[in-house]
Amino acid sequence: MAEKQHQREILLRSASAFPPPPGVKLSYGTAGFRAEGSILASTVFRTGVLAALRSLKMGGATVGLMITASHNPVRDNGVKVADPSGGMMTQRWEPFADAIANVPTAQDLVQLVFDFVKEEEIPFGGVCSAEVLLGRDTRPSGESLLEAAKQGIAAVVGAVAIDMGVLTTPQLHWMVRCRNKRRKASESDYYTQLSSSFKQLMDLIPKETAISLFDTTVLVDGANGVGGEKLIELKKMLPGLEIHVRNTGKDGEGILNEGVGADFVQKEKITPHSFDLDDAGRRCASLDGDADRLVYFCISSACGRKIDLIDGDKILSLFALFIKEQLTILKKEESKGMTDKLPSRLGIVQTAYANGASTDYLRQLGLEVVFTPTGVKYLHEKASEYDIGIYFEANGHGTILFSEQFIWGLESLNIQLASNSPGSDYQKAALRLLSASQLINQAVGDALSGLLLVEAILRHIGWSIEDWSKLYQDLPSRQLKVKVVDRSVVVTSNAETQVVRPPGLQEVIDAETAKHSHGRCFVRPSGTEDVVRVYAEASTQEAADALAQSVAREVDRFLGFGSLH
Ligand code: 16G
Ligand code: MG
Repeated sequence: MAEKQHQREILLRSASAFPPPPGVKLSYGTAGFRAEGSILASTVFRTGVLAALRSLKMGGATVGLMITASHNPVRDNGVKVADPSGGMMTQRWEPFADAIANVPTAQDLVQLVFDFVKEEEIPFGGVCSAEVLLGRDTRPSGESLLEAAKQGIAAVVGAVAIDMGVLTTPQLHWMVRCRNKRRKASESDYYTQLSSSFKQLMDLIPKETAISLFDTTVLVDGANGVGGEKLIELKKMLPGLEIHVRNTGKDGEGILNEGVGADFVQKEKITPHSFDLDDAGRRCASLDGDADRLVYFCISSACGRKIDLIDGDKILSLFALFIKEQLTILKKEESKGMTDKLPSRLGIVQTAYANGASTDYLRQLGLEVVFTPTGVKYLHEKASEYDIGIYFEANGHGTILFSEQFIWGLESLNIQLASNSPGSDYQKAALRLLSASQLINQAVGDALSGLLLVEAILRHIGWSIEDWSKLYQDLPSRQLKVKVVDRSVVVTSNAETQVVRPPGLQEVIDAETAKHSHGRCFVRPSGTEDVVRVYAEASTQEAADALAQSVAREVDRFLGFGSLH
């Protein structure tokens, strides 16, 4: 009883120092809270309390708290929580996240927390310990917000905050996962794991392609954010691969996410700052502000700033091709008996934004492709249902998940092969899959580990960026957004491909879509902005533009301000 009282007093006192800004309502959304950095102290403090409670609920397992606003402008910031698995915080706790962020007074906050703790049966009041790892990106507001998070964690008795400093979002998720698995989890362990698995993959490159005239240089746009800085560290450990990082944001050069970064490149389809025609034909890549998104691009000499975009769908296709090749080698007739017990169900997860040409390509490869709503948490969850689940959003968020059973099976197979047929194609295929599972981040999509896997696979196949770009031809597409009075009025189903409400809107979309050859169109409420997004695809750019515009007008007519008329 005395412990509870003590806890109540501490929470009340600390919360009183972080009053919420009046008139601001925040929602945890698809990727945590985001707003202007200057108004976020209260939200971050409260998210600190939440993260500590989450750790308590999970028996003291380590939880992560990341301060970042990803690809948003530099004045913004944000905060999100990583669960002990290293994945996103469970969706079950999102209503509590919304409630704790928006509750008006310190007294209300204490009441809310005590009610929640009771309902969730959380050991509260100092009976158990909790641990939260903290990370932040390079935003100027990050340092003071990190202090607010520390105070939120300290307001929960028994909770300890460990400040990991400036990190990419995927580094923090990786650390949380490793720590809970009792593995080495420091930043230097991260670099060691990535560089050594990359080297293993390079050592396994078939002789035929190893001698080809491969361009060993990749030019990387670091979005003037944390990713570039970290890549400069990592590249020191990668002999044989020349990484030239531009837009590092160092020494006050360039502004975070301004005219640079994966989001800019993917949306605008033009060169980011610091890239020009001199780079035509080179292999270029772009990270977003917290380095959990990756896209590649190539500048074609005739087209000014226009680029050939190699988006998340094409990264996914490259990964799928490679994984499938290794599985096919393992499943060859001769190795039956050894490999047929290996559980190896391969699944591809996309969203409605995936270019239709990519889905066709993947299905032609004979792969199972499924769809989820937009947002990493949905794709990740679905991919984890497979022995190997590959997921990507077109915008460059994605990774490959390997199930524990698959990895165990592969490890024991590798031991068998090492004595039965050492150095065989089978053993090499098994080792490639094991190395890929070490290289690619198992907690969350990670631009740095994704970049290294792309580089290793291109080298493995002996492909130039042009070869990769030609894997299939994207269907022309157009994205538009419509400002609406209340975006929650739009309800969708079937992984956001169908509108259920308002009634009648889907019929209108169907009628517009039917006017265009290879037409495909959907609308969905944004999870991050007060808009409804429209996506259209068709066989020509003009048709895709026309379809998107006509549907945008209809959305505006149904629920907008009528400004598009
Ligand atoms: C967030 C999501 C991203 C999604 C985007 C959609 C995470 C880590 N990030 O940035 O996956 O593509 O939102 O934004 O889940 P929208 O709902 O505004 O279109
Ligand atoms: Mg990001």
